[in-house]
Amino acid sequence: GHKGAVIWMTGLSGSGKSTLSMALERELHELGKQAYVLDGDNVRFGLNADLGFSPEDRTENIRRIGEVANLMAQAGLICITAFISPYREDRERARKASGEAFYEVYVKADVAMCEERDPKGLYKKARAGEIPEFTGISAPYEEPEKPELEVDTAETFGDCLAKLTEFVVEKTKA
Ligand code: GGZ
Repeated sequence: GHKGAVIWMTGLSGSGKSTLSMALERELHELGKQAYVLDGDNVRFGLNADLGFSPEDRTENIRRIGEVANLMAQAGLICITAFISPYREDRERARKASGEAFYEVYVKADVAMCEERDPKGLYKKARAGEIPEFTGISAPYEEPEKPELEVDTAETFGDCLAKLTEFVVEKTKA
């Protein structure tokens, strides 16, 4: 068995949060652990379909996700969340909702690196003014001050994943 937990990934658009989260979920499943990823694809189109990207909407987005993640952890799951969650105060509220079971993971990638990758062409659009309030370009990202773990995406994907998996396995030992 294993303990329920919230693995809270935070970082810029294009930092690799979702990809890392899905790979972590797969690793944990292979180890016989129950894990589930919450990300924009399964939350922003459903539960939070009424929310956009204004500061207020982002705060409400993160508030709801923090509550849902806590419920999942209470149910014994390892819940991995992959949202930009740009505001420190919002992340701290999510942390309080889950207490001891909450682990903040900073997926570190600077704007220049994300912009160079730009897998969805969003940075290009943001620079052209086609996406207002885009994180890192025209909206803030407040870096974590004391995350439980930092993964630097300048390292290889395999290294980041191994470090992350080892951390989560250790923290969720029953
Ligand atoms: C940032 C935006 C924006 C704006 C749309 N700013 O790379 P993606 O596409 O797949 O991930 C981004 C995602 C961010 O949603 P989150 O729910 O994680 O944001 S937050 O935690 O701040 O509430 C990006 C896309 O949505 N996207 N408009 N203006 N990212």
